[in-house]
Amino acid sequence: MPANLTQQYLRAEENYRRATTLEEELACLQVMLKEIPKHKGTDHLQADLKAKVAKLKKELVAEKSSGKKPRSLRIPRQGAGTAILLGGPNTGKSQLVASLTRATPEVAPYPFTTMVPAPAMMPWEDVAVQLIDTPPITADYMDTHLQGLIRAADLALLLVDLESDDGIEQCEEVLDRLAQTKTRLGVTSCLDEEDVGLSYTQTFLVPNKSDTPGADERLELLHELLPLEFPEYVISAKHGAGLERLRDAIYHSLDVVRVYSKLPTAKEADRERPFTLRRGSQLIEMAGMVHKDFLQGLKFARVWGSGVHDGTQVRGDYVLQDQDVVELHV
Ligand SMILES: Nc1nc2c(ncn2[C@@H]2O[C@H](COP(=O)(O)OP(=O)(O)OP(=O)(O)O)[C@@H](O)[C@H]2O)c(=O)[nH]1
Ligand SMILES: [Mg+2]
Repeated sequence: MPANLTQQYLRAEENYRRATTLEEELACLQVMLKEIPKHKGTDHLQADLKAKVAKLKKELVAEKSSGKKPRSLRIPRQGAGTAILLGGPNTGKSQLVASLTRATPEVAPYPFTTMVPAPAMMPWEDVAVQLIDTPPITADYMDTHLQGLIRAADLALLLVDLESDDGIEQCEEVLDRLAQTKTRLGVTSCLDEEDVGLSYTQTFLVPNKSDTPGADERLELLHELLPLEFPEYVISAKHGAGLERLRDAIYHSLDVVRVYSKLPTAKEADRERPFTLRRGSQLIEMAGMVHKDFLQGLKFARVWGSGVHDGTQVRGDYVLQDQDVVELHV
């Protein structure tokens, strides 16, 4: 990536990676094109962006004139972030959702039990993370909505079945299937340096059914035959082993901070509903979440938290810390 990319460029790039409609993609690309530093070193990228903008414009016209529905299935983002569960049939995706949330998806010992992607909320301390259960991926089947959902997710959990001798091959099939697309699994979420259309979503490897006979040997074989760089969380979704460690890791992967708002007239902050923002976010962004008029109208705020003395007066560029209590003055 070229040096000296502006905050606006990086943010647009992040949003582009996660865009779920052509309009969103186009809007983000246009910001990237405007913000990219114009010099020899970025010639290639500029040309690439321009070509993508032109192609998208054509696609948009075609989409509108065909009267077809947009290609994506939208699952509105909820909670502190989104993790999508992926894997072959019977790997235990629905069981894992059932064990980490209050949802009751169908869990059954035959393939293709889950037919459509479905969200559920996983509690973590005083916030919640959205989990998306999905239909299985095989060598010849992948739900058409899956690519968009994977790109939009903050994290992917790739499940492997440690009970079945086919588990490793199934996992390979999932990776191969995705390798045929521009949506891939990575150690971190990013766009490819050479091709901005190619997106990686941060992934954990989740070998499941650790309780079953032969699971240890199959896990060793997995490491030998299919060495992957993803952080690994071995679990038994059904019996609970490893689940609390995984729950913590899912939350921490989001890299967000929780912020509690307090009205100037109130004695206590509202502890029920924390706002969650990406680590590194500024106070002004939280003000905008409370009310969009606050983006213009914010005068100052008082903050109680780990990084400052109680009640310190700060401005919009103050970088929020986890569990700050914020009193906005407009
Ligand atoms: N022993 C054991 N069985 C499990 C575990 N997790 C899931 N299972 C069983 O594996 C089978 C498949 O589980 P599901 O959760 O339906 O699998 P899935 O990945 O959602 O399957 P599809 O929806 O078909 O893709 C069920 O019989 C579960 O009871 C586990 O940790 N241990
Ligand atoms: Mg299922």
